[in-house]
Amino acid sequence: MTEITHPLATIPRDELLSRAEADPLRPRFHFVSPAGWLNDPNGVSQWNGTYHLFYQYNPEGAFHHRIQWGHATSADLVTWTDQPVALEPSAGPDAEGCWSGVLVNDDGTPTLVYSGRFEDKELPCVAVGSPDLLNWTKDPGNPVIGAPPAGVDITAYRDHCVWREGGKWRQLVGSGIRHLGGTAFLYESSDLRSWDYLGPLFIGDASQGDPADTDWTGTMWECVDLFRAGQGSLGSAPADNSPDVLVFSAWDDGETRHPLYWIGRYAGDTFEPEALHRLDYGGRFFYAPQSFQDESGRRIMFGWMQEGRSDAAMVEAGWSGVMSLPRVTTVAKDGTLAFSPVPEIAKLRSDHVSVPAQVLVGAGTSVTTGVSGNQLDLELDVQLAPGAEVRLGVLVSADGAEETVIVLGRAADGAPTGTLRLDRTRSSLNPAVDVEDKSGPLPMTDGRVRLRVLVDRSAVEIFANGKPLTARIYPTLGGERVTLAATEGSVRLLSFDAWTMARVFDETRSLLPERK
Ligand code: DQQ
Repeated sequence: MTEITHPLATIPRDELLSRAEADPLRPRFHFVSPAGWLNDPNGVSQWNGTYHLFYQYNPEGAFHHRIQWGHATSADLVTWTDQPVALEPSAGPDAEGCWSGVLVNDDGTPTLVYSGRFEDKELPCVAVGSPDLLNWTKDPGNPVIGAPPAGVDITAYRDHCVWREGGKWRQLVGSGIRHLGGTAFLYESSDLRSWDYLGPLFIGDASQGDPADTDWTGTMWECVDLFRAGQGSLGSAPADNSPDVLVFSAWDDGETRHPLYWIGRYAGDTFEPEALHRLDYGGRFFYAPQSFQDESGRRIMFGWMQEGRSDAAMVEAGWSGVMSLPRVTTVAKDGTLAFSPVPEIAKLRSDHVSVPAQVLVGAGTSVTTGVSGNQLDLELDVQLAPGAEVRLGVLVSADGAEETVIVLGRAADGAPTGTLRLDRTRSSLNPAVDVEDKSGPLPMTDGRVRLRVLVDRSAVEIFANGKPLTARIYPTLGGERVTLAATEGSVRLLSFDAWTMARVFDETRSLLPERK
């Protein structure tokens, strides 16, 4: 057994796996680390047909420390094979952690660009992979950028977005300029090793809005991700209205706030913003997203579903952190992003239940759904009259003491934007877990809402007309009932289909997986 090195490493390593596996709150069809700690998705990609998911990993226990790059592969984005740890800290510029980064194809050579942490600071590092992406060699010239831009008072500096443009590499490093706001510094290189600083791509304004706002842009931007959504590639003249998108996770003095994105145009060395949007109404529960274009041309995004329970509870559970299901990212008619889980996950479905179409009129009208379970995929098509509200309860306990409720509302004046809300006030009898309300605007035409809800024990992902709301919940009573009720006005239930979702890991996993 490896020596215990951290004060929070109170659970012996050989007990972590069994603790994690025994936890009824641990998701079964989302990717989770074998045990210990998981945070950001890294190096998300498809390489010669195989999907790769790397992630921030601490196999020592369920706390963020001495972070390594865990690795898993998949043929279908649904089931995953654990692979050996790709990067782990070693003497030198990443001695304190291999923090977030990306995978690029350097003329056939898989190459990672990541943040090496040393003496409480991060700097850009590079590693090259074997053709199967299982063995990684760090560049002897690390760090490849020796310091943040000179003369700028920064709040932090880390995380990478790297792409090929005009025969050169370009890179963004997330940062923040003190007393101004978050930013991304732009660099250029011909070999991924020697970088010229070009300037800030764009600087946010942290004095705009209230720091408590769900779209406050923060004092630092973590995990910046710039891409052309729709047709074309970054830097090319747009053939249509395909926007450029700058995704970032707003951070403030150690606090992981929420993911946001700017729609705009990247041209030359700058980004011209048009509009700012919330990326997920669950805020911090879908943090540090990273996306890639797969071989079929789809833009696919993963995010880290962090925990809403205490540090001590995570350590005791032996595991922490859930990877979201991969999401197909497209541009909606109104120019904002729309998301849906990759269609491949439908292969996990079984035991289909269909609830008859019907009209629910008046406060308190409820439907007997006949649906139950804690690993579920629910698809509803509803139409709300002006002023109507409908509540879908999941993980409802037999006595009704615990329930997690997805609420859809339409304004009384029939406005084209209603509300999506997740009411977690009665999700758990445990007073120590996060139960804050999450909500956001829900675009709808004629009150019509296509709702998809994926329930995986403590993980919930909701998609309503393409708007995502992701959260974690910690029920204590093992409730599995699904309820549906109109609480205001008239609601037409046009369809309601439900499936049980299979688990994706059958075998016992290993904390430090070996090559398969
Ligand atoms: N997590 C990583 C950082 C990143 C942050 C460290 C976001 O690289 O900024 O594990 O969650």
